[in-house]
Amino acid sequence: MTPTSSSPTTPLRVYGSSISYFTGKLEGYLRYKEIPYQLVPMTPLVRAKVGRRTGTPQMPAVELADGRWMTDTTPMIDWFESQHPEPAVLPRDPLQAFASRLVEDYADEWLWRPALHYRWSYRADALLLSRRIVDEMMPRVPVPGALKRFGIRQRQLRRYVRGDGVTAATREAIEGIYLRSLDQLEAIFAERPFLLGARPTLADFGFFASMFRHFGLDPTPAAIMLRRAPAVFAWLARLWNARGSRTHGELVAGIPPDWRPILCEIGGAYLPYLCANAEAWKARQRRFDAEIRGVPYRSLPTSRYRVWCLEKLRAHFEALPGGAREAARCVLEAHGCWEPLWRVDAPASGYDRSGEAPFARGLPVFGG
Ligand SMILES: N[C@@H](CCC(=O)N[C@@H](CS)C(=O)NCC(=O)O)C(=O)O
Repeated sequence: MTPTSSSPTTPLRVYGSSISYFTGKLEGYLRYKEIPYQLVPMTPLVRAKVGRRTGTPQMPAVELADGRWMTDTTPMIDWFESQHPEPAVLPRDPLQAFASRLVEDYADEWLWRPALHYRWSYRADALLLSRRIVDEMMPRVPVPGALKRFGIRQRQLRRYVRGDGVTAATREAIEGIYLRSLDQLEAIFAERPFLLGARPTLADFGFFASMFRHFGLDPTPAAIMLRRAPAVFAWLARLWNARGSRTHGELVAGIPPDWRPILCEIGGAYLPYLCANAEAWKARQRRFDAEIRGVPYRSLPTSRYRVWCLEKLRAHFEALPGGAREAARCVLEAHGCWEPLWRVDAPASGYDRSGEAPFARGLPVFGG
């Protein structure tokens, strides 16, 4: 059975979209693990059902054959790993596993803003992608197509561009995040097929979300990728085509030196952002300002979900066995990650205290 077949025996339903960031991440993972699934487009009716079943109308959501529902790709991948342990996408080496979780979280959350900015700020991209969204997810909504597409563009601009700190003062820095990511990944793929070696690991799937479904697909960032980082473009196809049963090979030992620029980005920008967000959450502010590497972000939406991200990163560090913990501390210190990982005193999101995710009621990235 092909992964996207619609056979009634398909055990797994993935509710999402063929242009969605996090749906692409999960699809890449399921294909690699050779877990068959059926992709069900998020029409308004499906979206309402997903909201009722998972608590959050976000994509992807997964319905299991036994009727249970899951949301949020990070805990979902953890759960799938517990059910389908081989080939493991989390490296066995605890230091590499921790670094992979850190990079996955960074790629998931910090590349979101540039991805959404390129899609909705550039006219050609916005026109094309609003058409794809409407055709896939709203074909039967009884409103003229042009109006639906206009409505989508306005919504996305309001929420994810203007509403997420993209301004004349931040735009260049936000595009710089994408351009540097290309350079960082290009250097890695000059050495080996995937981020840590001859097969994909969690860090690959983290970067895959933005790179596959936004930067490699939308006209403006895709043209940049083709010119500036063709090895990243090749990696997208390689990962989409990877299968656990045939994509074999070793991982490198330890944290490779070409991961350093990514870790510095995490220490210099992403973790300080998570700290500012966590302080805003504690102060019950709905929006906050933050200066990240001299860039003045204004009126960012406070994200309870990302407070939970910070808590989880800390918990993963604390769960490391003694030797790996020391090694991880050295790596974090060397890249400016240690201090911001612990800067905020008790960042309590209050989310999923009993550890039920991905079966817990979902928490959207914004709001919730
Ligand atoms: N942390 C979640 C994030 C999922 C997410 O934010 N999905 C986006 C689309 S890629 C979404 O559904 N956004 C809601 C909306 O725009 O209404 C995950 O990893 O699955």
